[in-house]
Amino acid sequence: MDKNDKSKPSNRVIIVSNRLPVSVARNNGNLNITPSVGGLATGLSSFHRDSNGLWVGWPGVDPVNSEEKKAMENTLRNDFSCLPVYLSAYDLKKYYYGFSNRTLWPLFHYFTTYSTYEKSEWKAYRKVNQLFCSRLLEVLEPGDIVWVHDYHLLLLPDMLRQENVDNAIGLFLHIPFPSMEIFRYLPWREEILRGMLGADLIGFHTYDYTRHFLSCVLRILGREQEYGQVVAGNRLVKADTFPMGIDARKYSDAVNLPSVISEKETLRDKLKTEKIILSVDRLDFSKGIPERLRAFELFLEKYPKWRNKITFIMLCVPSRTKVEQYQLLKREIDELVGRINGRFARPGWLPILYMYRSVPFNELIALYSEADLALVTPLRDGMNLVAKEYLACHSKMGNGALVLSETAGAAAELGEAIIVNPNDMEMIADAIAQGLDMTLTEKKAAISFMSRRIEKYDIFRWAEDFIEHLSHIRGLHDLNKQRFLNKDLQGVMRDSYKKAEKRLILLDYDGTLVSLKKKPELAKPPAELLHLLSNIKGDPKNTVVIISGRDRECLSEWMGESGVDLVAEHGTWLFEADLDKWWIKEEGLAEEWKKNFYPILEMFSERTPGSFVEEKTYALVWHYRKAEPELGDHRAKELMDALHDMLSGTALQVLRGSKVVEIKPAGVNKGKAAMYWLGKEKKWDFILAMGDDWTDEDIFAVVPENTWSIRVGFKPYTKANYFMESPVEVISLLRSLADIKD
Ligand code: ADQ
Repeated sequence: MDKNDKSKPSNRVIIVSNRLPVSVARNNGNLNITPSVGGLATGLSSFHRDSNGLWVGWPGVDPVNSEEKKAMENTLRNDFSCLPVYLSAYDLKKYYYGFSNRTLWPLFHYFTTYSTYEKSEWKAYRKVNQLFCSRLLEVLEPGDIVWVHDYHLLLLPDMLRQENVDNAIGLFLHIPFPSMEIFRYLPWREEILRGMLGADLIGFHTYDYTRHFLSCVLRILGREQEYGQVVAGNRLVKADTFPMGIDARKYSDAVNLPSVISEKETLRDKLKTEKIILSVDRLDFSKGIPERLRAFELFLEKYPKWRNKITFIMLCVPSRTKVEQYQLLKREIDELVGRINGRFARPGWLPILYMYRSVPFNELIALYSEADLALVTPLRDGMNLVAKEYLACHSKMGNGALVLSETAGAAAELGEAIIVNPNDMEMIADAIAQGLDMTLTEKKAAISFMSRRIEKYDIFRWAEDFIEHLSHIRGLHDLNKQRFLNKDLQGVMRDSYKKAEKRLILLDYDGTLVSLKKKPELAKPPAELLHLLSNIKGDPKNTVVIISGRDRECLSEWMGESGVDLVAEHGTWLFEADLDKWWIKEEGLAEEWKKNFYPILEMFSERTPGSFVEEKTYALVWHYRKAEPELGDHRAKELMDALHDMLSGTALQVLRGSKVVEIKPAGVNKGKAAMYWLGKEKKWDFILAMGDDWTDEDIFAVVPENTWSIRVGFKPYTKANYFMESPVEVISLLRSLADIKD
């Protein structure tokens, strides 16, 4: 791509993560920069390379002077396509060790008692997210796809939107998203959710995390989801599940590398035991290391036949060593290993071989492939790639067993493993024995199934899948954007209004002319609105109808003096100002049916705190706007199901609307009422129809195609031709029409 041609969209993928995928070290005054070989870096390498992409993040060191800074930036940019964000020692302490790792990490892993809530750390978190935002603004070009990673940068997506960035933004969370009961502890929960909703696509490892996130968005921000999609302003945000994979090929092929074979021989020579049990983790409290050690101790007690015959190799890579919690954990593990080894060791046999360090790739592969059983028992883990790496190393021979914690994200995919509760010592001890006793045929069957999946949905497919979904969502967004009634389109509308001799204006009330209120009685029209409506109605070329779900009394009292025509109860009652009386369009409406259904709705109200039944002349409505949202939705489904059978064969219909379930005679709706006014003239030469909810869709469905039909508030699935953002915009549009005089 010609980089100077700004008119062409770039389609670069710009990856943003806390750390850059490089290690920077100083060697005799020179900078030595080497690429990291982590899963993420590998998975994204093709986008990074093929799209001429960029990776934005902290390099891990601060340059000592401007010369070093320049040299570092040049090398990072030219050799690694990386753009550094520098963090001061203070920022690092407060944002990284502080808010990221003492607040979000423990909370999201359900360690609520470890979470601290420090305002200064929150401020630093915001500031560093802002630093990332500013850095991105320096380089972003139209068409760039931004992919933000992990819990360190949850505010970044919305910060970019606040800067009017219109690029596609994806966010992937590598750790669990906790349930609402846990997430709500966070004092800054709303800001975090809003920050995340700046993205177009938010990815999680498992369906549970996705579900938790959507539930928090509903219960904390009050925003409902449909098929995992949430409306945020004029954008559609999708939350979905993308279980991260590994470079499976690399692991399965590595088993036969000469350097790995020689490592394996050395290992077997040294250990001399029959079987090897292996665990590999970062030393973190979420990984359940002390619990695992206790379970191993119980295993040795319960299954003495395995003493002298097995070695448990426990490989821990040092992590966040500056955080006190991690130092305490390290001490606890050291003591436990000492105690268990002291208790069971015999001359020539040590039960636990504890290695507290990072090991090179060939050594890791040798350990994986020589291990007869992998013990992966985190208390919580977003995914856990170790389990997948172990399986990939055994995919060819099938001679391995995996004990896997049910609270690791990987368990959602690896159901053929021996699944355990990581807090149940007895269960883990038995699982170890079960895994060691498995026959080769049993092992092969389980491994072949799991490794097939790991090979298919590998890290490359994962990354590709995410970007494909992001592009798709973005495509929908671009289509919808063209439907917003912008200033130009409003100009076209005004021209057509000016030329027209017979104009019909159909307006919903709540949510269209006034914003929705918690209590319906609070949505009274202000005097200016009444004045505006009577002004428009005063033009003899205009017919104005308010089509509402409210009852007659309310509409007469509130809107009567404006002189407009009215429709109450979603089309049951009609009022023409000229006739000055309410009348019913549908003949033969009966009321007797209500006494059969009222008790059922009443029963649902009793069982659902905050809900109530409203009786209209020809309808019964169960309202649950103030009920706890998830319970309300659940009960609404139950009620719909219950009513469905009872209503078959009657002339009634049940409709589920915005926080209401309504039973009313079939054939009465806003669309039918609109048709009455549509039929009054042979040819209306200007029709405007505006509404904000599902009941207004009946109007959009019956108006002629060239109608200025407008859904207020963005909703992806509507029959209206256009969108407007809010009642404020609607009023300003109506004002501009009222100003047009002959
Ligand atoms: P982590 O918590 O780091 O990742 P994990 O997924 O297991 O956890 O990845 C650890 C990686 O480090 C593996 O690739 C492993 O091989 C390597 N490793 C561990 N110990 C090592 C050692 N001693 N020597 C060498 N290498 C070692 C976070 C989330 C996870 C999620 C990943 C990816 O916490 O839940 O799976 O991101 O999204």
